[in-house]
Formats: sequence, C-alpha cells, structure tokens
Amino acid sequence: MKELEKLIQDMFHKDCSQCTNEELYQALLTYTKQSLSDKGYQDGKKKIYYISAEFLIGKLLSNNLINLGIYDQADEFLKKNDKSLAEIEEVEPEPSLGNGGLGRLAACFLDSIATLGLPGEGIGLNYHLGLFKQEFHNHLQREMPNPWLEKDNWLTPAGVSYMIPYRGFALKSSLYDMDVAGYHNKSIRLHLFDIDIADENIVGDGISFDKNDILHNLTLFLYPDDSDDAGRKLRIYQQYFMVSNAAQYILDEAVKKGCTLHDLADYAVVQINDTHPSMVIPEFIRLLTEKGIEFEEACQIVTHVCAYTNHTILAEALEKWPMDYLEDVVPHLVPIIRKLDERMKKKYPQESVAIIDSDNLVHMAHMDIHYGFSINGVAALHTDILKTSELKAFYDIYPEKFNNKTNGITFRRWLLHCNHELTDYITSLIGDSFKKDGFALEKLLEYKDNPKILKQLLTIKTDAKKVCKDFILQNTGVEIDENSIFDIQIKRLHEYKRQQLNALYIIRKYLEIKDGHKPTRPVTFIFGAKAAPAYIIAKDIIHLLLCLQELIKNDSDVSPYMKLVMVENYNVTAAEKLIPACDISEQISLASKEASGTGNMKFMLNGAVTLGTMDGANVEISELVGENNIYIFGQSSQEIIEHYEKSDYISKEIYEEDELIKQCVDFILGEELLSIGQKENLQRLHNELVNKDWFMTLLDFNDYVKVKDQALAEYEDRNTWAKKMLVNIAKAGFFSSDRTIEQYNKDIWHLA
Ligand code: 26V
Repeated sequence: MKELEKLIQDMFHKDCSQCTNEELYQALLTYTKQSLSDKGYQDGKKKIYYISAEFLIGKLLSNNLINLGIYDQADEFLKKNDKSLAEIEEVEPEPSLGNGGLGRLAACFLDSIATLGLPGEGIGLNYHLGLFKQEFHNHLQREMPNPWLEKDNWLTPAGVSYMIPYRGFALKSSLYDMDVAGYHNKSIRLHLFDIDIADENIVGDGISFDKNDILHNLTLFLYPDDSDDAGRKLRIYQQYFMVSNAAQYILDEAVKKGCTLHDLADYAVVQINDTHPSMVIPEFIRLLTEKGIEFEEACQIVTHVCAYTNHTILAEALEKWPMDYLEDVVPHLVPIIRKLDERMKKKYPQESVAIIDSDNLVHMAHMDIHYGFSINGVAALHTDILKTSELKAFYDIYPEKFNNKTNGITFRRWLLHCNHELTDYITSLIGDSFKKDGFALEKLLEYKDNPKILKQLLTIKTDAKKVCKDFILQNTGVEIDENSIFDIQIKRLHEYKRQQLNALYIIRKYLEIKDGHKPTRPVTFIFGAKAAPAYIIAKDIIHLLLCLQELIKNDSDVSPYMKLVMVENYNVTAAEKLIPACDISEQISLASKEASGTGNMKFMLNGAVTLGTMDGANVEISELVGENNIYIFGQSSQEIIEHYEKSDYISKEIYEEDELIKQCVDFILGEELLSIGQKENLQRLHNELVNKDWFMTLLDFNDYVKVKDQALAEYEDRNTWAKKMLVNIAKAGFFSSDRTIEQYNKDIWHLA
C-alpha cells in the first residue's frame, strides 16, 4: 500500500489518518482505476459484445478491490490509520443504471466474462440521472433524479465518437469506458455512450422534463415513463443511439483486426439482452450494405452474429413498436425492416411469426428470432414455456435455435463482498476454491450433521441481522429485533411478483394477534421495491405496505410480535445489507410469470430458506436442495396457464365464499388503514383484488398461509433449520454466473 500512501500525500499533502472519508474515497478511486488498467485487457480475435440498455453495476470500490486481490491490504492499511473502508464506501454514489434483475444480470455477466478470461465487452448508455431515486412522502412513492456522475467517477473518456442519424438531424456521440476487473484476472470494458449536450437543467419537479427535447434529454434517464407517445418515442431514440453506436464500434474494431466484413462472425458475436437492442439487426444491415455488401449477404452475416435472450413472457413487456414511430425517429431503418419482414413472410406467411403485423406494429422479438442464430430463455421452466406456448410457432420453425441458459449471480459480489463473515467461515471449512468454482461449495455437505458447525452458521446469521438492524433503523426509523425471524421480499413492485399476497398474510397475522394468538417468536417482514412511475396499482400496493407499517408500529398490542418495514430506495447497496440477514426468502410470483429471478439465488447462497412457488429458477432450486430444504406452495405453472386459457379464475367467487379471505381483503378498506392512508388508493387496490386480480392472489392465498405458518413454526427447531441453511449454501454453486457464462460460451459464443 506504499503507492496508495504516496498518492494520498501527493493529492492532499497530508497523511491518511488526517484525511476525510471523501478525500480517501477520491484517492482510492484514482488508485484503483490505475490498478485496473495496469492489469491489461482481455483480447482475442473474436469478441462477445453484450449489448444492454441496463447495467445495474452497484457501487464499485470494494468489489474492484476484491477482484484485484487487494481488499484485505487496503482494509488493513486504512484500519491502521483509524479509518474504515465501509465508511469510506458510504461516500460512493450508486449508479442506478438498471431497473432490476435484467440489469443486475448484465453486471454479473461482465464480472464472470472477465473472471473467466473471455474477450468481451458490455455496450450501453450513460444515463446521467439513472432510473429514479425513490422517496416516501405521506405513505406514497415519489420519484427524484438520482445523479451519480460526480467530478471523479469510474468512467474514463475513450476519445471515440460517431454520428448517429435521425429524421432531420444527427447527434454526435461520446464514449465513456468503465473497467470491470476479473477476479484475479485481467479487466474487460463496459462502454457507455453519451452525448455532450445532455442537460440536467431541463429537469423540473421530481423527474419531469420535456420528452420532446431529444437534443438535451437523450441520455438523462433510464427508460423514461412510457405511458405516453413522447415517452415511447424517446425510448426509440435511446435504443437507436445505443445500437447505432454499438454497430459502428463493432465494425470498426473488427476491421482494425483484419475483418473483411464478409467474415464478421469470426470477429464478433452480439448478445441482444431482451429486445431493447433489437434495432442492431437492421442497423448492421444498413451499415454493411452502405459498405458495398449485398442485402442478401448482409442478412446472412447478421444472422451469424446476433443471438437473443428473452427475459419475460409478460405480453405488456414484449416490445412492439408502431411503424409510424419508427418512421418519425429512424426513417432510414424502415425500408430495411420492411424488406426483412417481406423476406420472411414469403417463407412463413402465418401472422403468429410476422415481424410487421396487420396493425403495422413491429414485433422486435420476432425480428430477433428470424435474424438471430440463437434464442435463449433464462431458466429451465421459462425456456420450456417459450418453446411450448409463448413462442411455439417459432420453435416449430427453428427448434435448433432454442436453448436454455439458467441465470446466475457473481459470488464475488453476492458472497465475498456482501458477507465477509460467512465467506471466511466457509473458507476455514473447505478452502477457497469456491470463489472461482461454485460447485466446490458442495463440500460443505460433509458438515450437515455437525452441531458445532451448524451452530456457528446460526451465529453468523445473527451477526448479519445485527448489521442489517442498524441499516433498517437508519433507513426507516424503525427499530427491529435481531432475534425475530427476518422474512424478506425485495424486488421490483409488480402485481405478478405478488407483494400484495404477502401483505394479505401480514393483515391476517395482525388480526390473529389482535385476537390473542401470539406467535412463538416475533417476525419482521421486510420489503424493498420501486414501482414504475406510471404503474398505478403498483404504487397503491406500496401505499398499502407503508400504511400497514405505520399501523403496526403504533399498535402496542401487535408491535412486540411483528413488524413491517419498507426500505426506501431499494437498490444494489441495500440488497447487499439485507440479503446476508435473511431467514426466509419470499419468491412468491404467480407460477409461469417470473422468468427466472436472481434474488432467489442470492438469498440461498447466503443461507436463507426459500418460500416460493414453482416458478422460474425456484424450480431448479427446489430440485437441487430437495423438498425438506425449501417451502413450496401454490398452483403449478401448468394449472395457471390453463386458468388463463379457460378464463375460469374469478377472484370475486373466492372473496365471497371464503370468510377469512374476505376479512383480510376488506381490512384494506377498514377504518384502521383509512385513518392512516388515502381512500382513493386503498379503494382502487381493493377493487382490483375483488374484481380482477389478474395475477391470482386469492387463488394461492390459503396454501401460502399454511406453508408460511409451517416455515415459521419449523424455524424453532434451530438445529434442523441450520441444516436447511447449510444445504442451501452448499447447493448454490449451480447458480454461479461463471457457470452460466461458460454455458453461453460453449453453446452460443464459441470464443477461443
Ligand atoms: C418489463 C416491463 C416493462 C413495461 C411494463 C411492465 C413490465 C413488466 C416486466 C418487465 C420485465 C422486462 C424484462 C425483465 O426485466 N425480466 C427479468 O429478467 C431477469 C433476468 O433474466 C429475470 O431474473 C426476471 O425473472 C425477469 O423478470
């Protein structure tokens, strides 16, 4: 750490011990950035370009230090100077360059690509104000800008720029690079494109701004509100900016290495992360034909370069752009998209596989499947549903293109960084090979009947709960008890994820306690969730949770036995504090709706036991850990798909027939909550549950209650519970993103 010491002297003309945390953060940032680039970059003839509108990277300081292998030295050096790395880390702003799972997956993948030593790069956009910062006022969500680009940050200007053509004007881009360290390996780069003239001053109240002012708003926010035309068009402006830059960059780099363009597939493979980057297909064709390649050959080339990942089957999330919008924004792509469509219609005239449908909507996923060589789902069940139902028409045409790549998480961030105590303990038992080879965790199974080791696991969990308790007190003002059971649901707020089901359980528990049935041990229900700004019902569910938090906190009959806390501005940093402390991991989506989930994997790795439906990767978790080590409830995906086909689920029938369910649902409109919250919001939510309930909350309610009560009861046998924890940790190896990336490489990318 001599160099760091010298750098601190040079920068601030004083010793480490006299510096503020802000100064030390700046010094560590400079030092770490230099160390990252000193390591050199992974290179090779063929590269994977992972194009994604989101990279939810989280804070980077500690993670970079870990991957560089200098965390312990830095920590020790700071301690010697009476400084704390954890406190210095507080200074770092978290970039919110993603919504949730899809963006975080992209970040985990970069870590694994670098760690495995594969030549690859991420390509995305440099949103100045990120998603949004969530604030709670009057028990309602309010959105604020989330600036993260301070004077000193992790980006380095790359000196690369391109002209991006739009109808009537062109924009000049500037590229910024961020280094991603491989764990004990070289670095790779994340390329974030931007415009110099983006202007944060156009933002008014909250996150409002003129959506038509493209010259100044293009890279301000991630996915601005798409509830109106201007918002939707801005999304097309952003997406085209991302892919035109990407395509120009990729072609330049390949040509520099000797590519003739005819052999582009020997130099580049592009992973299209969901449909946001799909316009890269016509853009490549535009650029290749401009450079003299025939249209037919350009189609062949692109089809050998592009691969598509599907992340959802929710109809409202599958992008379909009106042709008129594309005409308004990128008219030069329109003739190309039409030709791509006609070419396929000749072979496959059926509407179900059309790129342009009879309403003149362009189905981005359909373009990806026809003009990509691979399509993958993100968990076994999800890929099966794609093949047998959502994309069956395509599977019938191109069975060889379909493959599954079950998601994963990087153990460096989601164990080594967020849970030092558990990491050290595992290392003391089985050595540290699990840091690079997740499957090595299985060696822990040898200790599953060892009471001493099981007891130590419980102690580590309690320690993490104590740390989390401080975080929760700071964030919510609520004091929780580390000896209570921590039951956690943290993820985006969406009806299909069914936070409302958890809320109804809590209402039921509240009523039970009021009736004198006190639980053996107090329970703390923890939530964290942002709702899309225009998603009314999701915001109503947040309102319900915040009102319940208030009600319970102030009710002295109930609060000794249960608490509810809703963490404000849930993000990666909050996840890192909450996940190590979790006892029960809530993964309660309506079966068939959650493509994979990745929070489920993070919890398991940190010794939480899953309470979930047979959905997404929960299915694979349950197969791995066995039925004694997971709590499964609810109807199966097959049953749910049939309910939708037959339209036979009527929530009102359940509401009217089941007295207890009715009582819980009606509590939403009872005087206790109305005296705290807004009638309009609570009424709308009540009405939704009784008269619509598209995601079948009431259908699974009784089974949820039964299984959740069983989990809470079984928690009391501490030794048996600790064994469940151990088995979950030991079996988490499959969910390392290193495994996922190895499979992408073996089956799709074929990098040397
Ligand atoms: C997007 C939208 C946008 C419009 C409004 C409704 C809506 C609902 C869902 C989505 C999801 C977009 C895709 C996505 O984020 N999928 C997530 O990807 C994760 C990584 O593969 C996976 O673990 C999650 O299960 C999946 O939901």
